[in-house]
Amino acid sequence: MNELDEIKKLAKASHRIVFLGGAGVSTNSGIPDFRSPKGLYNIRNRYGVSYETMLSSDYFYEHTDLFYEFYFESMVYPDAKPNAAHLALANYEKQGHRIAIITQNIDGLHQKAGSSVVYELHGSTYRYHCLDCNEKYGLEDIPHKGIPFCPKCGGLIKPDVVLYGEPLEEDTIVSAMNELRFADLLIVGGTSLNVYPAAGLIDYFITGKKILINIETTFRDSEFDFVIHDDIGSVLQQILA
Ligand code: CNA
Repeated sequence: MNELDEIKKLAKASHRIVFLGGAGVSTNSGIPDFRSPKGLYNIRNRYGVSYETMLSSDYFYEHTDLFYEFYFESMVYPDAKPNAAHLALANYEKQGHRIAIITQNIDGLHQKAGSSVVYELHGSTYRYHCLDCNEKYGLEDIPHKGIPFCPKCGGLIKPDVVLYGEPLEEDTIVSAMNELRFADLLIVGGTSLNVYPAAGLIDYFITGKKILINIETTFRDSEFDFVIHDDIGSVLQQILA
């Protein structure tokens, strides 16, 4: 039996699968990741500071205008469509399998594909709130140019996206840890496993096999039972067929 058939069999026999993914899951939808050769971090930016700085909480408050200019230019993709990876996961759930998605992505594509159990560790570009009155807004409610202010009270609106320097939302991280604790198969994919605490969540998975699907090697490859260096969409389509 080849490796992919073996994984396919494992998935079929599992009762609680967790998929932990990152930006590589959405590159085939036209959204660049951060750290691969074509990723955003390897493209020179015109703001004179690193992308990490631009995506920090300090930068948001100190240079709100530039933050939003960059954010709408490079982080928000309202027209992106789910690709083979999102669809394979959603279709597997539709077939009656329990599959929870823990994602570092902020693009909403797992929900667009139809997955119903999705934990967004770093929030979503589809949700916003007023920093003064806490009124909630959707992406469609705010202008995509300039700084958005609250129509109710005039306060500054902030994306519900976890910026560098901010903690992850506690409810989401606790639920994600519990999903991992009780799962019997873990599939990790499209992530360089560089960003913590998201990458550290793998350690909460206790019982069962761990599979890694990523085009490039990661520094945690040796911790996995199966490692496939290939496109996440085509691999998930094969193992969750
Ligand atoms: P990363 O550090 O950019 O790593 C992405 C990894 O995916 C790299 O190792 C790539 O080799 C790999 N990869 C790229 N395309 C594919 C593919 N088609 N098949 C298999 N592997 C592929 O991104 P991480 O997710 O690890 O880092 C976490 C950051 C990135 C989070 O804070 C995210 O919010 C953030 N991010 C999100 C998006 C999005 O929402 N789509 C886009 C860019 C960055």
